[in-house]
Amino acid sequence: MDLEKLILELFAVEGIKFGNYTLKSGIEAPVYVDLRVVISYPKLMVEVSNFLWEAAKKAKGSFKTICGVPYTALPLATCISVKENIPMLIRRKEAKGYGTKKLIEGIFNEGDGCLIIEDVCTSGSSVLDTVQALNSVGIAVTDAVVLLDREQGAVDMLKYENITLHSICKLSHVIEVLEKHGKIDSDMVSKVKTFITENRFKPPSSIDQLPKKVLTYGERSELCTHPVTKELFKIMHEKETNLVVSADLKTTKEVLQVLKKIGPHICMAKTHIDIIEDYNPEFVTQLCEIAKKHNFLLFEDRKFADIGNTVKLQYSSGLYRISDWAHVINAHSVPGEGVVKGLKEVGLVKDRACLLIAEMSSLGNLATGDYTVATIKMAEENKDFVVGFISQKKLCDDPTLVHMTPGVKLECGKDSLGQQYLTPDEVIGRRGSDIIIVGRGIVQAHDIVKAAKAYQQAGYLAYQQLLP
Ligand code: S5P
Repeated sequence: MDLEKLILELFAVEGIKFGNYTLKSGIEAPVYVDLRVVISYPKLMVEVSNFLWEAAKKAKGSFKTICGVPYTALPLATCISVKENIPMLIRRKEAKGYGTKKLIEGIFNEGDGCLIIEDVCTSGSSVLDTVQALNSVGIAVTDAVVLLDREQGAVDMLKYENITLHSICKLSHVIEVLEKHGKIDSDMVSKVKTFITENRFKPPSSIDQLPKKVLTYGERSELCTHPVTKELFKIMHEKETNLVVSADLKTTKEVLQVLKKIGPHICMAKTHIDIIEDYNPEFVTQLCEIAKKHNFLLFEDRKFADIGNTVKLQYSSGLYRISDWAHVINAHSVPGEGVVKGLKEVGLVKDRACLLIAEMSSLGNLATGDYTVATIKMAEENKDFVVGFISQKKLCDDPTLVHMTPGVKLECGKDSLGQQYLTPDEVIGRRGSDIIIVGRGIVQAHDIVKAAKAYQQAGYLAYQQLLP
């Protein structure tokens, strides 16, 4: 079967339909693609999987297994697996709540490559979700094959994540073929073309714009208009450090001791004030004194995640009165923009700053794909208060926004509760983040000063190597 015939068959079985449709995202569209119907036509399903396997031959990286994006591509991957005798993996949409709690089913070794199989791509976020699940168990992904690319940004989005998308056909080609065979009229063709151009998702940062000149912390400080980021980049520049310590300790004495000792090596100290068992307001006074003496900022990792009115009260009031002393706080974007608006009502007048949690370091977390994209948008629309992200990599090119990455140790690995560690070099050098957040790697070290120095050096060296 040739490609034209395949397109006509997909149209005939109503895998591609034209009219007025409201998509999952709420957008009105003149075209609807639903390739789930293919499972009712086994011969067509085999044809589609043959095409996908042909496209797989263009894969740049090597792979030992294939994995279909759940659910529609699962049977397609199964057809390929059986016919080509290539082992398959299955990604669970949710990890099982019992038994082995596996995210990925099937046999694999860490470091193995896997090819992604998908039916339709729009922004590429479903492919990315599957890639992230595979990555979280140590499987590498370099290529994905898709039957139909709706040309709405998936290629760029995946390219940004170092994944090459190979499509069998693009939506613009599909409409040309269908027009040629009299299945749709020219009006519909132009409607679909307009729809494609007007509904393109942009990748967080376009790879085409690279390589960009990497600015120094000093230059970024000059560009910043928010007093907190202006000060932060200045400190990073002057103290030659991109290290934030996470002082997750249970007593005021321990926290203060650690910060007194390692103050010269950090640009910011991160606290979880509610962990402290003997909290008293005097502690905050001392915390501020040490921060001033050693020239670092204070970040309360409160992770606000409620409606605007509640977060406003949590930020300003209660035992800890966080807004009185923390230069920086962070928030989840899950409640919507109200969370930023509520916090802003308290923080703006005090020149405080907020980071949005766009991605997390923990295994199986849900801050991925469209959620991350929406969080970036929320930050970009509130730059008077939101100064950056908690993320696992650089998400946007704006040099006035800061990217801070937790889950850092000198060696990759995991803890027993799902925390996943990357190295300073990976975080700063390869993923383009600005700051490493290190907790147990320092506070549980035998010699905390030696450990802090080692992280400071590793993080700063990775940054220096990026500079022209
Ligand atoms: O995704 C995240 C976000 C944060 S803020 N993953 C994280 O680990 N954190 C915080 O970073 C976490 O709450 C902890 O305070 C610190 C990491 O600590 P470590 O001991 O694992 O380095």
